Amino acid sequence: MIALKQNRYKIGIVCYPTYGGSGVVATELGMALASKNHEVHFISYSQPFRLDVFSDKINFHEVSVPDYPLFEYIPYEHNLTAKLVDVVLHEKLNLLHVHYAIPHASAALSAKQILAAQGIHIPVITTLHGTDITLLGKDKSFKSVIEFAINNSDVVTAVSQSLKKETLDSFNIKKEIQVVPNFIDSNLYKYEKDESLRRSFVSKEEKLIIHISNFRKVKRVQDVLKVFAKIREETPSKLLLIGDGPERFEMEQLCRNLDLCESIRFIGKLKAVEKILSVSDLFLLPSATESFGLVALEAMASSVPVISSNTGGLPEVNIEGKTGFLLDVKDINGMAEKAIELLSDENKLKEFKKCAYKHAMQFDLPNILPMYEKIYEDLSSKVQ
Ligand code: GMT
Repeated sequence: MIALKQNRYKIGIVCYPTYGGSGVVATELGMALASKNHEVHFISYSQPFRLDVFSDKINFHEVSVPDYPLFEYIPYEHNLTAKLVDVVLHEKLNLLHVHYAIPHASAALSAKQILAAQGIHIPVITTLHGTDITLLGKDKSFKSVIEFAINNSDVVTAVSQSLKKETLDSFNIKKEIQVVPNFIDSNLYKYEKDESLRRSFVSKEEKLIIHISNFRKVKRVQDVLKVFAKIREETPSKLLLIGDGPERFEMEQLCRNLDLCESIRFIGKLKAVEKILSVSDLFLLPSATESFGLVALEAMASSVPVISSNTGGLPEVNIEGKTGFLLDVKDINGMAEKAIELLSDENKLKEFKKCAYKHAMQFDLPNILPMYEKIYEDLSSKVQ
């Protein structure tokens, strides 16, 4: 298929539309590509939650799943495959960029085979985001499918060196895996500190601590509360919890048991987190594992230092003793100690805020987007 103009492509992006890093990265990538005049087609079961721009270069194709009484389990992967075939054919796409191995890469590879039978070659780029490898990949029943998806994609990328290594260690991989780190768009973070917003949460003497996630077990959200309880013994502060998810009930129980309900606010899911981050002092991310930790990068881009666990790709994002601190998973005392150390020394906190921002800018969109564009260009020149 012929590219739009020189080095401008028609790209199908497949992602999970829900609240989570992989959907955010795929959506931001699509929007950035559209702003560079690529034609972008999002393909998913609902509109990606961060997709909030209107552009003649952005299209959305919904994968609908018919409710058919015969099926006990809905065959979503087949509906997705059929939709991919349809969109590639009718929109004349040049490439498919799929985020997540299961079921997106495997559906894209089925679509690729169906199209090949019709004489159409569609390159598939698979980006691994983490939970597809670190959690799903641990389930042996998926192993052969994940291996096939990775080994048969035209290009495979992983969002961190750690995820690349974990993929190579866990699977029989013959394909080269390129590391393309996640990114932020620095333009979104140019907020003047909104003092009145900050005051609505904390008094002048208090510090504002924040956590954002989908409240799944892997985020160890109870540790966020336990660390905060210890911080509060030493430092007047409040905790904001952004997001929602399966651990919410347990978290509410723990707030009550710790007698901290007055100091903790559950804000719910937010589309844009930049504004609330810009008035925060410290981000807590004690996850059991994190292939990258996009949310830590978002915090740092808002000049918010991060106390995180020292796991997965987090050390590639959060720099020990400079942009924050990294401690062992479950080390609640250690996390609280470092948080208190930082929050009780204004100069140190200022220095960490500056460093966090500076380091985050290495992951600014203009530094990362060309890596994906280069992949598209190389693939397209191979096809022609
Ligand atoms: O972390 C989540 O719960 C969501 C998950 C996802 O699939 O969207 O995030 C993964 O991908 C993000 C974007 O690449 C990474 O920043 C997260 O670290 C990664 N989550 C885990 O590895 C647990």
